[in-house]
Amino acid sequence: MVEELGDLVSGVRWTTDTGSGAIADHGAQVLTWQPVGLEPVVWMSAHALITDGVAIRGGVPICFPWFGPGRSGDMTPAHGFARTTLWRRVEVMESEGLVRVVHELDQGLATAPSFDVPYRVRSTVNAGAELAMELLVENTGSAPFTFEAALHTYLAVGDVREVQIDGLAGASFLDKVRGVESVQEGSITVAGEVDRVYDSEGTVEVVDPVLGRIIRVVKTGSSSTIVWNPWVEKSQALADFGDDEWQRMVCVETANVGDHAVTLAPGEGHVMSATLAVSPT
Ligand code: TA6
Repeated sequence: MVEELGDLVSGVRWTTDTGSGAIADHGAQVLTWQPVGLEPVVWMSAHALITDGVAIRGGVPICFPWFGPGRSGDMTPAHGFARTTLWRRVEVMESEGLVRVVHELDQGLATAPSFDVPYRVRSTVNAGAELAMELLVENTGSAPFTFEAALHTYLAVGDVREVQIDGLAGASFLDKVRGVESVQEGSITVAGEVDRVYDSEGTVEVVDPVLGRIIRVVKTGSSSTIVWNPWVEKSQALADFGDDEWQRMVCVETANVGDHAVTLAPGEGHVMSATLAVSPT
């Protein structure tokens, strides 16, 4: 069954024999996804402000056309205008337990002084036993442009202090907490604030012994992986983040940021995708 979200923001929610979930038209943001028989995989803060025009704390925000403060370091709003804009919902389909929801954003819906160019972004989400998210960015103008993008995926875990994140060993990364460049040795464990931008095109596995599962983030068209947990102080500083919620989440974000920003010639398109799959440990 697929129905209108009908709560604080417009969108769709579904329940099928493969699971349940919801996507807001606001930001074309996946809000929740829970495969049948499992704990939710996509995390949402209990303190999230779910209303138009506001960044919603959780789910899978779409960061576009820049990430964070952008490559210049002074861009606002943080993570670009896409996640706080009402996208055009162009397709909703359900068939044999698979739900597909497609949204579009273009210059007519949202621009910024630094990004007032002819563009089109299409977000396609296919939800079934896995959650497949695809972002197609097209240059519909007559001049090249460069953008950053991220699927800022909030994953639900039993206790982030017990989690092991695999798949990034050997990858160089910017450690935004320590302000240094480094190379990942072995698995990532979280014992404090983690905010790292990795150069990586590979699959990441979040091994969660508390919930007894592995969440795989399999991606295409992405050269950046961001891993983030705010830990105690930053959570307390964020109004839409419960003081103890940091224990139950970790972000593994599929992106192209910084040196991996994408330049499109007129008529060119770029596809980035992330698929979440869950298996028992
Ligand atoms: O993805 C990690 C990050 O860039 C962190 O630096 C932190 O700012 C996080 O995003 C959340 O950003 P937001 O604007 O959603 O509060």
